Amino acid sequence: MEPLLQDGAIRIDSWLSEAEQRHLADDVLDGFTRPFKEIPPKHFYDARGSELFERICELPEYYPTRTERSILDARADEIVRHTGAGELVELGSGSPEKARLLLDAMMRAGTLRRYIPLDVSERTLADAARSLVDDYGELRIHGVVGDFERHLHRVPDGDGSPRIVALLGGTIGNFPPGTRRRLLRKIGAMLDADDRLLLGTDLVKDAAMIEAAYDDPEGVTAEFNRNVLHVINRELDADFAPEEFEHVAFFDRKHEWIEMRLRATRPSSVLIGALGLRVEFSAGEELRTEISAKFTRARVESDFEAAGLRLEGWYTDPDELFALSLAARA
Ligand code: AVJ
Repeated sequence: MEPLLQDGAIRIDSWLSEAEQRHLADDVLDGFTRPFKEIPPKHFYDARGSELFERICELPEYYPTRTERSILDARADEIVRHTGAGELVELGSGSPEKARLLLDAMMRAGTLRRYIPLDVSERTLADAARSLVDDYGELRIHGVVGDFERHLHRVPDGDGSPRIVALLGGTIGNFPPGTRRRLLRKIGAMLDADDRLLLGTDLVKDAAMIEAAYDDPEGVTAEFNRNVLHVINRELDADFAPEEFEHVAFFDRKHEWIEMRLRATRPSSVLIGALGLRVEFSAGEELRTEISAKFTRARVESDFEAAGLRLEGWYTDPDELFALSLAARA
């Protein structure tokens, strides 16, 4: 295929098209016709949703981003030395702050060759690429516009040097346990013997601390949550009144995940124009918008095992709020 952009050290391929709209439509059709309504969290992230997420990352209550960064700060050299990595593949890359910590370590180790970010947003990828080329002389960047649930096979082959395939931020927690293992298995299948998966997972801890991180007093998370209704309104010609839905976040102790929902404050009848679908919400009815699983080391290990992976390194902060793990093919 023709690259979307090819300019010096940067190349970007896109595997997303108008079919994307249908993808949202399919998820809405599935999710809104279930007895308990739900919509997958990936649809939060249009330009506004991505911006709101960036703001969440700066909130004092939202500890995961900051903690993961502190772990990378302390351990990136060790991780890079251990893997000998020359390439960094980052799934769901977003803004390149975390990648920079790994790229810096690869530069110090003298192994840095290529950065391969994969993200649904072309804008995000292009901005990241531009901001990086200036700072890393020899770095080549090959961005892939895509959805890592569907476009892993579009990640370009390695150039022979070991790779780190990173899925950071706790994103893996967005998938329910079976889907999570299936995804880990697919990522595992793209690893050669010398490649390693670097996985970020938020850890189980005091429920109040987790709930505060997903229900900030400024209401940024609430706005982020409601953003999915704005996305559906715009993309599928729907008539949700987002302000009539309130933000709900609670830690489910049995499943060890935080759940976000939108609760209808009054009965409403919503027309999803593009689907010719009318959806009724009774007062108090809830739409599940996200699960974000919290892990223990034992759970990470058993998920790896089920996915044909082997835990090789476990890096955490002094308070054990968050962990990075390094895994190889078993
Ligand atoms: C981007 C999936 C890691 O689950 O913590 C932040 C998204 N949702 N606040 C998370 C999110 C509410 C975030 N991930």
